[in-house]
Amino acid sequence: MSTKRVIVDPITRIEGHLRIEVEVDENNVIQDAFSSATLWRGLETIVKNRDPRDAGFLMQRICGVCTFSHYRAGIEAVEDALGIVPPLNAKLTRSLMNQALFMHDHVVHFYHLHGLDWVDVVSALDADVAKASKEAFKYTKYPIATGENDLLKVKDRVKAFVDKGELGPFANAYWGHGTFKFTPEQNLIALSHYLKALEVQRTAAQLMAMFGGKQPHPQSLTVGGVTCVMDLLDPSRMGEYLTKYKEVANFIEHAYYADIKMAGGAYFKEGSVTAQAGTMNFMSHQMMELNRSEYLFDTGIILNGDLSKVYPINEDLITEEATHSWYADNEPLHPYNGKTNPNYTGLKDKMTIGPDGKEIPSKSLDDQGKYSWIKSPRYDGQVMEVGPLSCLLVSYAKGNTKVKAVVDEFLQETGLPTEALFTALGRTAARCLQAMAIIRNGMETFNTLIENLKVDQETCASYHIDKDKEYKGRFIGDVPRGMLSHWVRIKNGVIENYQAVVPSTWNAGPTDSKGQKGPYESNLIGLKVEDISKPLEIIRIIHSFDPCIACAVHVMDKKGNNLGVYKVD
Ligand code: NFE
Ligand code: MG
Repeated sequence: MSTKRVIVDPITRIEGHLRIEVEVDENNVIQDAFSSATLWRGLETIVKNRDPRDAGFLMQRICGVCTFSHYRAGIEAVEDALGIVPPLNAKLTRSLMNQALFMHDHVVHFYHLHGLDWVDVVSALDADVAKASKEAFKYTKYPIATGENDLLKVKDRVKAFVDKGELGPFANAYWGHGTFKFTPEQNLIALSHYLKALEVQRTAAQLMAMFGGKQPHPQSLTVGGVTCVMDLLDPSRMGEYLTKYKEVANFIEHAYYADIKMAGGAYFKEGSVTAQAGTMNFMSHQMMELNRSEYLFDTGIILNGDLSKVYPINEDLITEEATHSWYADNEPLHPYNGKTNPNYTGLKDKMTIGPDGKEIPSKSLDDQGKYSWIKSPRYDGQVMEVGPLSCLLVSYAKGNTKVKAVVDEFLQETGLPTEALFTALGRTAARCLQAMAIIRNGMETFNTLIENLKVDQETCASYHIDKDKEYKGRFIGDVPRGMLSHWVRIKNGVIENYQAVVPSTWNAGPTDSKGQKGPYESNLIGLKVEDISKPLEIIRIIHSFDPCIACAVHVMDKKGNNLGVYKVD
């Protein structure tokens, strides 16, 4: 069978540098796929020999998106190593900051990073404004930014772009692609929410900054607790948090969730987003403290999509290997013993055919050898998908009533079967449903904090680091893109070894020594691409994972050639 190689590099609207290469057959069905991170960041190496109290501050520089996640992970890994239990006020404050991060992250993901895979912006110009305004009521009783005047203004704004021949932020997309399924009216509704979400994400960022001092890269967590004492004790500050929280929650419920239901209806027959997930193993770790002892989301593993059984996580069975990654040590290692010694072996020369149909000498991934800066994490030797979908499935299968209520409501309102969750559509919906579970329950965290502050103002535990002792500890918990873990060893009072195993590493990692493909790769195999010069289906699947490649490879840049060119050989 003859195959052609298609290269998509870079995948845009993500954090970091990601390259996807696929082999398609004569019917444009993907036969094989390779996921490559083309950038390496040496954060795990940078923290070695540093004071463990600085781990959080340094590790949060892994990423510009989930800075809080790595900050907290660095702080809590060290707390775990030193046996420190932070006071309840600190735990709950961290949980509130975490909730704000999830709310921000998922809104930005759906509208600004992934939305244009679902919304045909140019088609919105054909919308009947009155019809669109009515349509919005199908998905919520209280639509946002979809009054006739709102929609007219949105249409005029976009029309001005189109008339000038400059689509600005909407340029270089695949408008008119055959796999777009919204009506012009639905496109206009979602486009209006895209613009509104630019404002709402600012409010969500303010929520994070309120306790964090700033955003991104907050500064108020410290080993033992939090330092934002004056904010916690200031009623007007807490009131402001509440007001802004409700503003963001309102948008999530009446715009984001409404649009996800609209997408469920419009796209449930679009094969490129409703094919069964390539990896049917899902792993998630509990997080989001609601009170003294309860978490919103649960821990566990689902194997082969079987929701009748949830397996516990044995942390000793987590490994990372580098058979196809640009590091020297190939063998699977537990993160406490992980190694990060770069070994870049380059790309392979190949003749490829450019968009004009002519053969050109080019560079391609060495898929028989090493081809990514991302390692391949495995659990008990098996591939795992992590992320909001895994989180919801684990909590759902465990009978978590708070999560079940949200998921069942979604399935009931859209008429989608449970199997629809195990798809790219389900993965995209899961981020919204996770945000819904947060806004429906997050006030419990806030109220518990307020009540506790009346009787207990402790915000930081005291501790002592014994220089003659050796310590090891870890943080493990779900962050917006899935299960994150940080592993630290401390010796002579400094960090001896540090490893971060990050959500996008689990999902974007390359094939392992047994030939098992990473989740990005396996989710592309079998996908039919309508037009290989416009590989929207590939981008849509990859975006459904919300890639963060800076996180995944944790400062040099080794980009491949011909960036931004689609090549065929
Ligand atoms: Ni850089 Fe992250 C999240 C972490 S990466 S965004 O969420 O950890 O997958
Ligand atoms: Mg790592």
